[in-house]
Amino acid sequence: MPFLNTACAIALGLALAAASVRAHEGGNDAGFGQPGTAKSVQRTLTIVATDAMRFGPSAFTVRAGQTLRLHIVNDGKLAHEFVLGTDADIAAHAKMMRAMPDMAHADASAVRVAPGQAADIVWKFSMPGRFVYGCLLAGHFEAGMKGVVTVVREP
Ligand SMILES: [Cu+2]
Repeated sequence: MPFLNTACAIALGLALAAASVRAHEGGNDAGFGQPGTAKSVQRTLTIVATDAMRFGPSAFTVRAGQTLRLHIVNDGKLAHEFVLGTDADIAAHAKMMRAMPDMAHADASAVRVAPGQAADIVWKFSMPGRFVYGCLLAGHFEAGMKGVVTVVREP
């Protein structure tokens, strides 16, 4: 099934992930953003991951074109991940993680955070729409460890 192969490529590169978005949203020709640079950060948002399998906040809104520093704090005793993507990508990826639980995420839109630690993702949201974030460690996403990013058009 080509989609699963493409979804797996999230770990390999954004270009492939973007191709997956195009392939599965009927020709919609844009991804959900790109890695941002530290000097273009306009806002920092702290997102706390907990062993209750939740992110706080579980939703946030950003303007298209804005670069955010997402400061991911792991408040638990378990490892957690923060993986950003489209609904389809994240759902397929979560499914795949059940088969390959040790798969590492080296992508700019994903980070694994050790217990008690924190890590940053700097991301430029380029396109209005609804995107998701999730922890794809085995069972976490299914238990509700996910959130929604709403990207609104610039005023
Ligand atoms: Cu988790």
